[in-house]
Amino acid sequence: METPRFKLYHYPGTRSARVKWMLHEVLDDDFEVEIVPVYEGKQYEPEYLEKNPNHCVPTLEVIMPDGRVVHMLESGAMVTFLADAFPEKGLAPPPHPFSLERAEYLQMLYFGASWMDMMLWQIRVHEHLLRDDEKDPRTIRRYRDKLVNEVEPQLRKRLERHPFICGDAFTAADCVIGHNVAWARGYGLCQDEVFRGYLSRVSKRPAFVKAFADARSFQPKPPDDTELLERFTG
Ligand SMILES: N[C@@H](CCC(=O)N[C@@H](CS)C(=O)NCC(=O)O)C(=O)O
Repeated sequence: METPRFKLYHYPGTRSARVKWMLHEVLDDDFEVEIVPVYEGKQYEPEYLEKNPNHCVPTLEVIMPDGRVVHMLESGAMVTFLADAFPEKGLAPPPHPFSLERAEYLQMLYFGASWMDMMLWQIRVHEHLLRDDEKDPRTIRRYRDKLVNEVEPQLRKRLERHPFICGDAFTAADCVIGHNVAWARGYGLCQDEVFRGYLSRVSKRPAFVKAFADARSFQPKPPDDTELLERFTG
C-alpha cells in the first residue's frame, strides 16, 4: 500500500474523538491534528467549508504521496476505512473470505454511527444547542425513551455475553459504540454496571487515553453568542 498521511480536524469531546481514538489505534501518534474552535464558528469560514461543506468536525484529510487529497466527512466511514486500511492491526474481521463476523461487525459499527448517534445528537441539539424558542421537549423525551427502551437493551445483551461489542476481541466498532456509551452516560443514560464495566475496559487502551486526554476542556453549552446560534443548522 502507498503510505498516505492523515490530518484530523478535531474538537475535544466531540465525534472527532472517536476518529482520533481509531487513528491512535492504527498509527500511534503518526498523524496531524488541527483543532477547529467550533464554538468560535471557525467551521463556517470559507477555507474550512471548502473541505467540509457540512461545517462539522471531524474532517479527515487523506494525503497521498503524489499529492492527491481526499476529505472524509463521516466519522463512521473514517473508522471503517482506517480499520480496513491497516488490517495488520486486527481491528476488523476482513471482508474476504465471507464471514458472519464481518456482517455483525459492520452492523454494530453502523448502528453506532447512524442509528444510536442520531438519537444522541437530537438530545444534544435540543438540550444544548438550539435557541430556547426552538428547543422541543417532546423530541428530547422521544429519543431518551428510545435509547432506554430500544438501544440500551440491545447493547446490554451483547455486553453481558462478551467483553466487547462484537465478542471477545476489541474491534473498530468499539471506537464508535464506546464513544457513544461515554456520550450517553454524560446524559444520564447507559448507567448500568454492564456499561460502566465496558467503558472501564475500553478506556484502559493507550489509544483511548490519548484520544480523550483533551475531553475535559469540552463545554456542553456554547457561549451565549447569538450570531453562532443563528448560523447553527443542527
Ligand atoms: N455525521 C457526522 C456528524 C458530525 C457533526 O455533527 N459534528 C458536530 C460535533 S459532534 C459539529 O461539528 N457541529 C458543528 C456545526 O454543525 O456547526 C459524523 O459522524 O462525522
